[in-house]
Amino acid sequence: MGGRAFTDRMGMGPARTVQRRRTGRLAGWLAGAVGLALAAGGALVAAPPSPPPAAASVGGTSVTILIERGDATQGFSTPTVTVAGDGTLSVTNLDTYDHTVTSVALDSAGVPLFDVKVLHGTTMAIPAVDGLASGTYEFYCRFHPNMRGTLVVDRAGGGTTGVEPAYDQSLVVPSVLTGSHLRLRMREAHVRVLPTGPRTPMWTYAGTWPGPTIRRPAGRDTRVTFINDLPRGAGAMSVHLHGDHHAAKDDGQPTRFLIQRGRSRTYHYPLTYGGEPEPSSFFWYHDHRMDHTARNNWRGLQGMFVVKDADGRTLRLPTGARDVPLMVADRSFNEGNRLANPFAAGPQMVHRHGEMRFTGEHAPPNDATTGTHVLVNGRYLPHLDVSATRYRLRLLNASSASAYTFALSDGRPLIQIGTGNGLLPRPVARPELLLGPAQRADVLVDFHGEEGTRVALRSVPRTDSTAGTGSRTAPLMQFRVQGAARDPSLLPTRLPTPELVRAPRRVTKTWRFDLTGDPRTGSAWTINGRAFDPDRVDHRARLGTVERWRLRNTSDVTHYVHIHAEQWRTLSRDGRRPPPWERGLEDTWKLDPGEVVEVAARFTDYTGAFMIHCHMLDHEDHGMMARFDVVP
Ligand SMILES: [Cu+2]
Repeated sequence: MGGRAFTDRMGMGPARTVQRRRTGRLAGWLAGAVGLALAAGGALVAAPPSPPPAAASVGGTSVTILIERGDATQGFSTPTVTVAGDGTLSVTNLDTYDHTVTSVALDSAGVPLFDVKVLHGTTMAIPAVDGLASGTYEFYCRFHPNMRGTLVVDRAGGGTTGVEPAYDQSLVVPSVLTGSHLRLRMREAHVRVLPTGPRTPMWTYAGTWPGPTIRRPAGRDTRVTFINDLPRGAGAMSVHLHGDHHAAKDDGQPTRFLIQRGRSRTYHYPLTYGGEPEPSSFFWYHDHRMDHTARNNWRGLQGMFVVKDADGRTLRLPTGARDVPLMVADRSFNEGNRLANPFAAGPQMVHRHGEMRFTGEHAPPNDATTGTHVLVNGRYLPHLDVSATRYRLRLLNASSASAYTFALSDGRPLIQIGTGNGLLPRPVARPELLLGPAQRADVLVDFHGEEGTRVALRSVPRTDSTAGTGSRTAPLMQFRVQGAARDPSLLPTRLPTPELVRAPRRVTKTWRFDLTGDPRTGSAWTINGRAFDPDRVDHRARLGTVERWRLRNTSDVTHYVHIHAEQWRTLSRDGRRPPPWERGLEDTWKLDPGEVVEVAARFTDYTGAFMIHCHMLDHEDHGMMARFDVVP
């Protein structure tokens, strides 16, 4: 765990010894100072008043969770806090990033027991702690979920505790469209998201969130007409079919070929690659309008797209109702179940030396849009009745910023057979499976012999690395295993992997992802030091050639980088052969701080402008996108 003292996922009791960490840092001093001030008031003091070094555990009747500079990657300076009697709890944030202190446990309405956003350089009280019963409560930061801690409440009398989710809504599987020319009207609709109360007004593709799932055979010409009937103020839209290979004019360009309000546009998807049918894939379609992609996706402009080839039949993978696409995305809500509007606070765009920069509270790096509720196919904590057979789950993370590490509650692995862009060379057992924004995985789960059991799918903290931004701790949904049924499906041991290109030795192009500037004077997420400019060509690739690209993250948060136009082979991750689940085709890669990933593709079929960008949508909107042109 990279030297971190905090290693226990399930929480630590008050009697447990906590290792000291970061000796001599401010944590110990401040905890001591807080203790001293309280001692003067006659209160119980658990933290030693002096001298430093730091104790990671603090307690008393007026307790401070301390966040210091660097904690976004190192974790809370005080990972264990104890509140005794009628004590109070607050958070002091001395970091340059905004953070939250969010309870993992949910109340009976499914809302975190406490969830406090604390801007950098401020202190916030956590009044909800007053009502908590004695016990141990895990907490984390929604923006940087690798920051985790434990709150121990030690008092007489009753109070609120966490409630296991009831999963009482049914999972909704979006309606399926299969035609060769489809029409989808973008319009406002009132969508059932939360189990009780009013429906939520959203911007939708054809009235639902997610929009209809499009299923098309590989190699069959497909046209989709999108009509923009969204409310005034929504502006022009642009639809990107994420992962697919198609012409530049059909790519959902951020500033060109837009769909103005009251107008329509038809996108052409041949579903071919170099004249051959595309591999079986799990794509998704979503808005890609410059500066507004995060807002338009948050409001609901998202849907799934499955490209089928003959693999499914020859491999005897689960089909029909046993092939379930699952789109996972987080949202927050206001009164009346209305979506919160994180975009009302800006940021403001300014220009510095001809490049865009952002100022204000929501400027980079404090622009991560996360939600308190993690939804599956647009419903909160749903369940799915399944037969005691094998299922194929297609997992999509459609969140703006949150990553999820998928795990089943009974500890059995997910059997991953594919990425979003086709099958892997062989199945990989994944006890935990991390997906950042826009990443997908194709997995098998077998419920044979488990009649009557209930298995939860949830997101757990990352254990693969502590260097990155981490994944949410959250329940997602529940499978309720009903009776046995005939199951013609098989568990494949070999898979027909799409052909992988031979890459040149030399790196053709390096793309470096970083943060530039300061939110007070203007900041931006940048690629090679520059913020996005749709009129600037940052690289030219020649049609028909194979290029090797190096992706390098020099910032101190994780990015998930997406490349348009082609389907890419992952050559290496940090100089080593990529892990087994990255040996198929990909379009979006995790880049933890300091990580270097090399990828290769042949530029095939289409010339014109395409994008490379971070798929954390606030990062994309705030500069972290570049244009490359494929030229004849
Ligand atoms: Cu990013």
